[in-house]
Amino acid sequence: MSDVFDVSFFAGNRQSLLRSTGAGLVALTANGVVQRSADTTFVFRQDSNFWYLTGVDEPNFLLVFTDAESFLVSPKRSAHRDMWDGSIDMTAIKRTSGVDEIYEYHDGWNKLDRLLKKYKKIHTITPVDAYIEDFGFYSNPAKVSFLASLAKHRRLETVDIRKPLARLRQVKQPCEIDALQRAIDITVKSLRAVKTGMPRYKYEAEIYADITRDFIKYGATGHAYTPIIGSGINAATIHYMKNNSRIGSTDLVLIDAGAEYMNYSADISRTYSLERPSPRQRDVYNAVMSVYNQAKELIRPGINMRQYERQVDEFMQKELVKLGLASDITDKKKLKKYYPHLASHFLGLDTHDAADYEQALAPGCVVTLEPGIYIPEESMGIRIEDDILITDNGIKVLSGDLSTELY
Ligand SMILES: [Mn+2]
Repeated sequence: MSDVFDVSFFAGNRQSLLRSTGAGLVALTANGVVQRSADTTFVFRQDSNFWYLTGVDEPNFLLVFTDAESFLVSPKRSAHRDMWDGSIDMTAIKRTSGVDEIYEYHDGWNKLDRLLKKYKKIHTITPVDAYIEDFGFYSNPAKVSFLASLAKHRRLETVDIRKPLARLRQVKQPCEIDALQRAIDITVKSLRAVKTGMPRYKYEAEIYADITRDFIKYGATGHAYTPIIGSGINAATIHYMKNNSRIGSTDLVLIDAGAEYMNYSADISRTYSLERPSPRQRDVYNAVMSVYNQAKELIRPGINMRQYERQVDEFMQKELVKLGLASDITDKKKLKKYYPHLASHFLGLDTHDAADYEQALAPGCVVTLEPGIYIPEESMGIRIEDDILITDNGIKVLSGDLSTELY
């Protein structure tokens, strides 16, 4: 499938999951395709956990495995659908995933039903709510459908494997770091071109277009998430995604973008100035960089992420006082106003990757470092974000090739 991953990665992940959970029978579903309008769909993105265990990028497959056997169940197909959508290369799927067998829909379900009668317990990922209030969006319906199909097994016990899977995914294997590095390199190359071209940009959309083209040109699938290209006051909206305003000549432009490569996500932010920045813009930038540098010193194997965030908050509070944005270092309200997010998150198959935040950082973890200060009343927002690998004795900044300079 690629020169980065081979069958031993996916088969190994299934073995690790069985070992860490003591599970007898594991079954989980791929994502489904979601309607966009009438008979058009949103671009399909595989469920990260399903991909981690199979390497299969097709919708509606089902993965079933025990320590004795593993198989995939293919979705219902017809000659008509194959004609419109193209047929699925089952040989390639079998080779990539390393499962023993791929069954067609009815045979596969018959086999799963027999296994469920025997095991009486299924380890799977229990679905989140259909509507996720915090994010304001709907979750992929495939998991709910799958669980509904199990309803005929009345006394079946369901065990959630979301957390043990997150713990596995939290520590990256060399091939995963390779994929992440490729996503990051593509992003670095694209952002470097944007910085060089800064003086000629008049609209956020021009930057959006250039990044999008470069990502695809350099071999990424596309964006890992909708990028943020916010000029002036737009940069103070944390999840600004309209990316279509005219850029003022004295504006700073905050760009938060990440290419996706083999489903792995980069996540890099830079803030650029078209003209020589004003003294105030410099001061705020220097404050962000000061927090960035202090926080970077803390990121080491063995640290606890919650304690780390509290320390970064303290660094930030001191800078906010120096900038005249808070009157003293205990003003939590001002801290949340000008710095409303965390300094770091895990990075991997998901941009905000699955992880157990209570566990100490271990070699192989990849996290972002992204302090920012947002001042809507001064029409500016500055964030600098890099992607950092935890090594045996320290860190490696995977996006370190990209200058953090403002101008
Ligand atoms: Mn981030």
